[in-house]
Amino acid sequence: MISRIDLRGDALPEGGALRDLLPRAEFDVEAALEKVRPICEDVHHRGDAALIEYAERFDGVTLDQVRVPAAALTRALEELDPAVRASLEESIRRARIVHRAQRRAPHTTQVVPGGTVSEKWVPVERVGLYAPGGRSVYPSSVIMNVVPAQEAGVESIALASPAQADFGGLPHPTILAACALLGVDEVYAAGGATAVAMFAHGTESCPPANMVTGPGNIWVAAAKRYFTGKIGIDAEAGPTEIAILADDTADAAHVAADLISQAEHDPLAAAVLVTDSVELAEAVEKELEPQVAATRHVDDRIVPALSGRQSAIVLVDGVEEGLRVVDAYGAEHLEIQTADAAALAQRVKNAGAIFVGPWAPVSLGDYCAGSNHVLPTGGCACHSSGLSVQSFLRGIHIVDYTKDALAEVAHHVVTLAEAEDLPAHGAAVKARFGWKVPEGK
Ligand code: HSO
Ligand code: ZN
Repeated sequence: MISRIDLRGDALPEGGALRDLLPRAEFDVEAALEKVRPICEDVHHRGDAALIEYAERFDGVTLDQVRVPAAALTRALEELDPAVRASLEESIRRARIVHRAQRRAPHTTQVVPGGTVSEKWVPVERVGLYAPGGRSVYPSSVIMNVVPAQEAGVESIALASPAQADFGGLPHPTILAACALLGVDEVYAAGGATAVAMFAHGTESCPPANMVTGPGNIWVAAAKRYFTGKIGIDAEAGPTEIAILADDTADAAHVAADLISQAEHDPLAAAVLVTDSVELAEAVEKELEPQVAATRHVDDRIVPALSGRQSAIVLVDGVEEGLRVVDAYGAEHLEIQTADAAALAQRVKNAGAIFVGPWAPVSLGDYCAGSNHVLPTGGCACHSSGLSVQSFLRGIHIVDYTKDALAEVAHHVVTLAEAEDLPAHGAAVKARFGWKVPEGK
C-alpha cells in the first residue's frame, strides 16, 4: 500500500538534491490560476450578483443574499450537539492560552543619546477567513483562524464558507455554530475562489478585507496567489502532510495510525515515515492493512494517499541521517518517535510543527493541544511559519531623533546618499543645518 525509498548505504546528497529524492504531491497552482482568473474578475466587477450566480453553478443553491442572517448563527449554536460544543469550547480555551502568550509588546531601543527607534504592533484592521465546505467541513479550522486574529486584536473579522444545498443554502451548521461560539457574527455563504475575490475587492454586502486567511483546495490557493499584493494572505495551503521520524523504540501500531490519520484528509495527502529500523518499517506496513480496512474514508482518500507518489517509507542508516532527511523534506507536521525525541526536536530546522514522543500525535495538535493547525505545506516550512498572532500584526518602526542626534550622524547620511547618486537625500539633511553638513563626532 505504501512504497519504500531506500537511502541507506551511499552518503546522502546535500540540500536540494536530497529533497528531489523525497516524495511530494503535484499541486499545480499556476494551472489552476488560469481557470480562477475570470471568476475573480467577474466577482470584482459584478459583486453579489456574481457570487449568487456561482453559488448556483458550483453549489447548486439559489441564494437571496450572501450574508448569513444572525438568527441562523444563533440557531446553529442552539442545535449543536452538546458534546461537540464542549469539545469545541475546550479547543478554543487551549488555543487562547497559547495564542495570548504570542502577543507582542511595544518596545523602544535607544540607538544613541537622543535617538530612539521604537516598534509598535498594530493589528490588521479587517480580515476575511475562509472555511471550506464539501469534503472538509472543519469547525476546528475556524478556531485556528479566528483565535489568533482575535488575540492579535483584529477588530473586524468576517468568515466565508460555501452555501450547502443540504442546509437550506446556508454554510454548514457546525461552521456557523463555531462562529457563534467565537463571537464572529459576520458570515457569508461564498465558496472557494469566489469567497477570496469577495474579500479582496468587497461587494455590495461585504466590505473589502485587508487580508484573507484559511485553508482550502487548489482553487482557493490559486485565488490567493491571484490577489497577493492587493491583500495579505497566510499561505497557499496545499494538501496535508505528515512525516514521522522513528527508530526501533516506536510503536508500529501508533506510527501506522498517525500516518493514516493525515491520509484521511485528501487523496493527495502525504504520509512519510523516515526510519533506520527495517523491523519497524515492516511492522508498520503490516499494521496499515487492518487499520485502513477498519476506518471510513478508505477508497476515496486513504488508499490513494498512502499509495500515491507523495507517500513513502524512507529507510536511512541512522537517526542522524533521518534528521537530514526530515529537514530536507520540511513537513507540515513532523512527529518524532525516537529514544531521544525531545533533544532531536530541538535540532530540527524545517517543519511546520513538531510533535514529540509517543503521546503527542498530530490529531492532538489538529484539535486540542493549543497549538495552531494552519501550517506551511509543500516544503514552505523552510521559509514560513504556521498561523499565529504575529500573522495578523504589523510591526511599525517609530523613528525619533533630536537635532543633536541627527547632527552627529548627518555626514554619514550625506556620504551614503552621494555614494548612491542620490544627492537630494543628502540635501534633506543639509537643509536642516543651514545647508552645511555638521561635523560629526
Ligand atoms: N490536519 C489538518 C487540520 C485538520 N485536521 C482539521 C482535522 N481537522 C491540517 O493541519
Ligand atoms: Zn488533520
